[in-house]
Amino acid sequence: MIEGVIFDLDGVIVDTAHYHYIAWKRLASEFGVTLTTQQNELLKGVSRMRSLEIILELGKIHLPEAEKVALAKKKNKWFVEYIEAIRPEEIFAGVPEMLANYRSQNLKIALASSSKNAPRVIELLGIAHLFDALVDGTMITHTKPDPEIFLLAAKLLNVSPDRCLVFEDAEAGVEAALAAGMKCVGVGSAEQLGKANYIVKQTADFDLAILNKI
Ligand code: B16
Ligand code: MG
Repeated sequence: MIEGVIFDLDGVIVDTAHYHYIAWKRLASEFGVTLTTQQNELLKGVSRMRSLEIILELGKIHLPEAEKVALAKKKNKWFVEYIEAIRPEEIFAGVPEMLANYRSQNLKIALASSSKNAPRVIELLGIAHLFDALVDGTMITHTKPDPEIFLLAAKLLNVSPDRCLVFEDAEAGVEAALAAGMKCVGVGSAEQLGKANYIVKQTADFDLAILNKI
């Protein structure tokens, strides 16, 4: 019996994943790495620093810690500039209605985003009121695929993890949800998110009627 539904942000509620990609691609090009969309899949759901390390590994580049910190800061500055233009119209079709509908069915709703910028994105989108709990990258120690972020969301909702369903677009996020003992709907391709219990192309495609059958 599902009682709590936990949503990732980037790629599930809004396409901030695209802004992360163009900021990382811009940074990677500065040290001669061309970041492909396929390689970008590895960056989804993981922390800013882990994302940078993955890009450096792809380019076989070794840098001292201080330089890595400076590069991550630079990428974030660009990302923050890009997201300032985000407007509520960019929320994926049907998602606000879906959240309101779930709540009217007495389901508890949480956001669980690895992004430290999630509070600003939620503010720009004007959707904070649709959630019972908000968890972002500043509140966790271990990033996805570690289950910490989803376990914290369940705790804040006061729902047992095995009664939670997670919506995720990242492979690391699907792994984190399953490691938390939760059910997971993958938003995207079966090829990428095959481990999820159920796959939809878009978040709002999920039919509430099958909620307790997966
Ligand atoms: P920031 P999510 C994640 O958000 C992104 O998918 C991932 O690509 C990004 O590196 C991470 O947030 C950290 O973001 O640099 O803004 O703190 O998918 O968990 O909502
Ligand atoms: Mg995501």
